Amino acid sequence: MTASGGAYYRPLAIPPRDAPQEALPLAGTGARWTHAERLSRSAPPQVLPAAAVPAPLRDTICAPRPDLAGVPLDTPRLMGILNVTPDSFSDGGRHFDPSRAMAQARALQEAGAAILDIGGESTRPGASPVPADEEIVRTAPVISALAEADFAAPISIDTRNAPVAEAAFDAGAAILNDVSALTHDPAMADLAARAGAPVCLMHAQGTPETMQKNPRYGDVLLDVYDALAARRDAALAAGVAPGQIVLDPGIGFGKTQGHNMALCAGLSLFHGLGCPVMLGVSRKGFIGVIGDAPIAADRAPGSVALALDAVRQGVHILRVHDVAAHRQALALWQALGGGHP
Ligand code: HH2
Repeated sequence: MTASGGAYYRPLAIPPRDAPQEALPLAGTGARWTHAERLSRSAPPQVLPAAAVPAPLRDTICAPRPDLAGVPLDTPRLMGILNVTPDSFSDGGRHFDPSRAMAQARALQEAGAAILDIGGESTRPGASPVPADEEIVRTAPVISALAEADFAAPISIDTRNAPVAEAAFDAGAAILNDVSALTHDPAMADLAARAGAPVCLMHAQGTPETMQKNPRYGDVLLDVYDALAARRDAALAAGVAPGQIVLDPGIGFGKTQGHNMALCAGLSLFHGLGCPVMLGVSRKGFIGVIGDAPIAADRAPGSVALALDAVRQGVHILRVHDVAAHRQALALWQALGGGHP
């Protein structure tokens, strides 16, 4: 929601330990805020007290978010990544075999994943699309086997294709994670509405094949905000329930390093859209560049650093490969009074 005159308000997050009594809650999380940065495309940023934020937007920023497939979002939740692909950028081929996929799913849950995200198509920069039939063969049997084994964490299917999502729902998946925000497959919006399942709408500029070829924005934070608002509204118009939409700025999807950093630094802006916020930075290339870690599996420390800053800003869901490392970091952050008992 933007106020009249094209203004955007980014709540400036404070950990509860440092927050004065009058501080407001941030999207139902432990984070707090007393001031907001007023942003616009035509004027320099200006810091204002929360009382100066238009009341409906202020209420939206503060409000708790509903549970996601039974997972409460009052504390940051880890979504463990399980790529059943031969070619994902950091774990491709490692869990391609169904029994190894099952073992990894259990390991992620034991390590602290509240949600498991299963994908059968790499969307790394330059990746070619995978036929839907192949994506189904990779993902649906693993989801069925987990459902039959009474796997406790809700399963999310990471796909852009409606037949894959449908097969996953039939097999027992509870959440849809679509990196195209329901734009890739014209049948996806209707399927999402019919399924009545929570949907993550992720921002991407372009398609995985070409998205890193010279991505451009006017103001990346505001452009992604507007684009997510439009995708949220399209999902609502298609019949997805308001409490079932999660939004994700899509780190690395048609973004330079500068774009990624601007989105991570300004993440709290997205609370103005009134939905839970998800972030997926785990092991991504820019962490390797800034953190001097050319091998993706060596990027857990940099991933954790960005995750903690996102938690400071009231993020609800962190999509991560290294669940145990994130869980440990969150426990220390919380013990220090960072938020979320
Ligand atoms: N990133 C990837 C895939 N799916 N979904 C959401 N919501 N947010 C993300 O940032 C996101 C995502 C890419 O990471 P990964 O799955 O590890 O790699 P690959 O696409 O190569 O399988």
